[in-house]
Amino acid sequence: MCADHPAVAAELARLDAVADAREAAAAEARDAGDDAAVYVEEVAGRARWAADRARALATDASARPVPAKPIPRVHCSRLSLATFRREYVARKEPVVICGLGPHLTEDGERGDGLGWLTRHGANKKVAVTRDNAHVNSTLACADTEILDLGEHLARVLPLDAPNLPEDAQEFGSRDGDGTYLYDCAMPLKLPSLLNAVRVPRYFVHDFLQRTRDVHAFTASWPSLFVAAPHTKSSLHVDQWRGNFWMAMVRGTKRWTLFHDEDVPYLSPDYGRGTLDPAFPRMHVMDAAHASWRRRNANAAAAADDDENGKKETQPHSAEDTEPCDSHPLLPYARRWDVDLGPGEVLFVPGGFPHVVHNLDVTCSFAGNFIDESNLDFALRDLKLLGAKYGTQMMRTHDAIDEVWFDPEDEVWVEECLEPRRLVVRYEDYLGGRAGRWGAADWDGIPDEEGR
Ligand SMILES: O=C(O)CCC(=O)C(=O)O
Repeated sequence: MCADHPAVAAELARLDAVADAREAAAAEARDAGDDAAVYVEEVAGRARWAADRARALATDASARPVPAKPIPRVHCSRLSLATFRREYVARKEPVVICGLGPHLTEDGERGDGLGWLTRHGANKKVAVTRDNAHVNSTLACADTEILDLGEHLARVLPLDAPNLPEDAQEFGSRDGDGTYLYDCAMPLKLPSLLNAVRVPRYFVHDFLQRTRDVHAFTASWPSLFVAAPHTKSSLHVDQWRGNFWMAMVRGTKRWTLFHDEDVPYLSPDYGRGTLDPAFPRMHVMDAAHASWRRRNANAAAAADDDENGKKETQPHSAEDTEPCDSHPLLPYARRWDVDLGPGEVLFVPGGFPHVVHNLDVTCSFAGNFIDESNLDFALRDLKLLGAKYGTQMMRTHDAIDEVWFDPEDEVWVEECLEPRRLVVRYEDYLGGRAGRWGAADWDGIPDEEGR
């Protein structure tokens, strides 16, 4: 690409300046004998890696923008637990698992009516974000309000009738617009809901559930999300490279994922001094590129007209030669886009930056997990977090580190199973019980219990 283009040169200079500043902070922390120096040094290392990788791209004459890919959909009845773990988790390949919809809640086919949520959770207090505040990479107390989950539902559900486009005049002025119950830990905050949801069996081998000691993340997942239309998350990377899954119960979320190695192309900002960087807002970056492409297409059409009406025979691939003047490296990042609909379950590989736009009222539950694919990364980051934040975080590291996750002990279920046998009760996910089940050990939740 064009390293000397002003926008590219400016981005490389910004990344270098941030890396220089983080290295200065690391030297200071080392000199002061600060316990957190290892953490600060790691942040500096990541900031320098981003700057170096961006420069390598910018000076590579053969680099070309990469088109966004769809995320493959696989029906659960054709995806064994072992194949999922080998072909998707181990290879860092995102996938949408279909066919589990009727089994995700105690309400079966009617889960999207959210009766299960109202019956078991309506009178529970939750902290709801307002003003679409998750789009920012930081949150303040002022951005949240405490209310009953039932009140939140009563405010957001009517927003689908009709679901206004974001640019409609009334959008934003209705009660509930912009509100989001985000990542609310059910075991800690909404335990009464736990019997009503089912954990997809693809994730029950989670090492976080298989420790001797409890730790900071024993009771974090599944977590609940209930969103008003057009709320968005920030573009972010989950802590300690946690693998992530999300089960959609109602509505559609537009997901965008990027490859972890391409973080440097997303205008990352390590200036905040955390292991994972902040990023600009995704919709702002996308809008800049869309308008740049429109400008270029218009300019190209005008040039073609000038050439005595001669029509071009090759499509313009202007991004190859003339980078966008903001976030110029973005088109070079490997990207996946998918609209995740009701009943679908998404797997996001650890370390992949991701961002969400709720297209309508959505309800979903989700979790992070650790297994052989990300254990070493997670332990490394948890140890660094322990150095920075103290004993409680270090105990979490130690609780996971003391267990020898012997590959010989892992159960690999190679058989394809019926959908009903591919979800488990929370009580069987807790403590990793269901992770030890073989193909014949679980017949699914009996109908009288499930409906
Ligand atoms: O559904 C969302 O808004 C985003 C969820 C997410 O990215 C996360 O919990 O890490």
